[in-house]
Amino acid sequence: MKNTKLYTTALVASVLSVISASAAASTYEVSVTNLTYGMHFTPLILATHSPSAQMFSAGVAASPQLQAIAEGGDTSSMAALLDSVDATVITGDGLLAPGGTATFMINDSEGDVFSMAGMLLPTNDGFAGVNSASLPSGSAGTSVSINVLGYDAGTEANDEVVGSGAPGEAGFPAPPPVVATGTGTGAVGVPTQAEGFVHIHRNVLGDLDANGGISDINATVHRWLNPVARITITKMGGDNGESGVTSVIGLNAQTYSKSALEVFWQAATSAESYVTGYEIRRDGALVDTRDGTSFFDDNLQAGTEYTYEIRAMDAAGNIGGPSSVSVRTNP
Ligand SMILES: [Ca+2]
Ligand SMILES: [Ca+2]
Repeated sequence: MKNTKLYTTALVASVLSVISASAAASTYEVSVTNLTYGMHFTPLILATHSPSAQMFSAGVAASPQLQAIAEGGDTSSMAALLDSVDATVITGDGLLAPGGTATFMINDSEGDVFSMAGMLLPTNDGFAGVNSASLPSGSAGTSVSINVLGYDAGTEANDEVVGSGAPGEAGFPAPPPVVATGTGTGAVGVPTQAEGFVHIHRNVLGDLDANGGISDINATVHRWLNPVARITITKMGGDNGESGVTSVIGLNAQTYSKSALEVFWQAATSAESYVTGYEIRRDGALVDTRDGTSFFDDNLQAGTEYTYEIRAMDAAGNIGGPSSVSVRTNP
């Protein structure tokens, strides 16, 4: 009995060390460009988080945290909510002007997805949003680009009158840089109602009367089309800097027949101890663990694409970030 217990304890220790290694999986550079002619974004909130959490979802009512962002650009309650589910959260400072680009660095944990939100000004409750996008996998330097859409949080009527940024209060906030783009005053307001659910924004009407009319939004400046922004997320080098194991580089594959191929890579290094071997996954499933730098695979289907993912392991129990390659067997 005593031996069994010791074995169990050792097993738990090794599992814990893997979890702590994957808690610092990778670092990404996120570049956000405002594609609109006349719209500002309030300070953006960016997060990497478990796919089980969502900042928003089209077709359902907004959370109070999303409402605070979409009506007044206040990210604090959403940041607290994301912290409570172990997300990594970054908040921008200042408005992102039309045509401007902001760049952020963010880490993830194993299996995380990426979300972002920022209010569109001038709108009543419009926001630029990304919900649970995939982060780039594979080797350092890999990037993905995402078109960002403008949504309406559905929490406030789009009256298009200058007013409050507080949740539940009518009107849109107009800080000086937004006023400088040509917002007006004195409008009677667009007759409309809060929509009740998150949806693609139907845009603003605006008018051409700076001192009256139905809208304080300038129709010649502030109307926009989707996408409102473009994001490029690039995976940086130095995977698992905290664990000290590099990702493998030079990953490539050779097809031999309808059913056999081989994958090759260069040896990884460990700053903390020494590399003991490599995990090989085929289409996400662990198929082998070995200390060499190649893997021969057979009994495969003809004319079929397979994706192999290689991760280095070291003697301290750390695991490097994944590198992947896709290869097709002969037809
Ligand atoms: Ca609305
Ligand atoms: Ca007007």
